[in-house]
Amino acid sequence: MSTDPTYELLTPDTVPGYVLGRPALAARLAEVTGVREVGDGNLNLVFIVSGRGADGRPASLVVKQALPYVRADPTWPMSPTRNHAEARALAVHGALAPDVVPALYDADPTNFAFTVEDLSDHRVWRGALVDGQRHEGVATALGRYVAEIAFGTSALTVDAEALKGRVAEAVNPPLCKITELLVFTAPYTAEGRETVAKANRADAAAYADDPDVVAAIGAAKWNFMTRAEALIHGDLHSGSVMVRAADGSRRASTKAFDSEFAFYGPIGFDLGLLAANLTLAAARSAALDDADEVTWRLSQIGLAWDAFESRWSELWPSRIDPTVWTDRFREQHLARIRRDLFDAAAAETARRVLGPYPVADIETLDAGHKVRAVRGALATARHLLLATTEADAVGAVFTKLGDLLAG
Ligand code: SR1
Ligand code: MG
Repeated sequence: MSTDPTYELLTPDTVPGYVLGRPALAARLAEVTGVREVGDGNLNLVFIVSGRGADGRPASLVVKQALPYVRADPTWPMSPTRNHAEARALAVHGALAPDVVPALYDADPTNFAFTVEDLSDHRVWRGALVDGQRHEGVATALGRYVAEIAFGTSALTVDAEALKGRVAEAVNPPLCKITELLVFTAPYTAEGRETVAKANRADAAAYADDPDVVAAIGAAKWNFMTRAEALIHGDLHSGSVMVRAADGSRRASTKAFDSEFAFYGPIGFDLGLLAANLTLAAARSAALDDADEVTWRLSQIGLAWDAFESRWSELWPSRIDPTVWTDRFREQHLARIRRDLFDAAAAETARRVLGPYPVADIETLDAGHKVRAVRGALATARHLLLATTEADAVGAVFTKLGDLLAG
């Protein structure tokens, strides 16, 4: 695939004309007074566009356009169809969980672009965690969100014939390939972990060269690739979440964005990525000897699961086929989701300390603290893969990880 776009890439100079030329956007912004390119992710152009509405009041929106290559490595081609996947996920998930999904204003498949509400009064959750901020309620909101999008896009509620078409429409091969490679395979190759610091090489080998670990990861990869349960977010790490604290009359808010990895996959994968990134945040705190913060961060994982399970149970009476999808099946299925959660959490935790896409929680530590954090993260990944069962309570499993992180 060529990295030369067959469509026009937007620039701060062309964005005003683009916005004013699209009726759905011109209805929101009659005049554009400012454009800022703020994309700091790996794959896209993102513009915050501000100006005035037809009523003369300040208004703003965000235009996101897919690049045909990986931003950090323009020689790595990447199909821009991920923009279609994200626009679809925003529309479908937004109908099911409107409080947590950014409002979609316009989709422009021809230019691999879409426009959403401006969340400038929020901040990325990962950055808030790195700064030591606590946002209560985020984990609970995300647990409910995963339940709502998963239940509402699965066979539990979508007509069986319609579902086959939805699964087919939502295939997302290039983005799934990234996850299959970076999360489930690369860390288990020597090349995939060549950036690991010398002081952590023995930790990396003890984890990634252990045949029990590799077999468990193989099973997790198989599940990721074959179990099309629901239209999941697909990349629900703390960098894909925006948060805003309550302030006076303003409500606290949580938004899950960047759903370009969405596809029909295992429900536990979303919960596992969330758990992994909170575990990485806790690994940072453990390396800094901040035991209170370790406890708080790990406790959020149990809160997310509890919110997921409780929302799932509220939605359960609306399932299509109660004849065979009995309460007994619900318990078996929730156990399966817990297994997927533990496995995905392990795979994501490990790849963020072994591979080429590390997280700020660990990267911004100085070298000595980083060695401790990486060691703790790998110990937790191993524990999650090899020492948990699907019957284990999620909250209890992650709370106990504090001991492993402390070393
Ligand atoms: C080439 S994309 C690298 C990573 O960034 C995304 O947010 C995903 O997590 C992906 O694995
Ligand atoms: Mg992303």
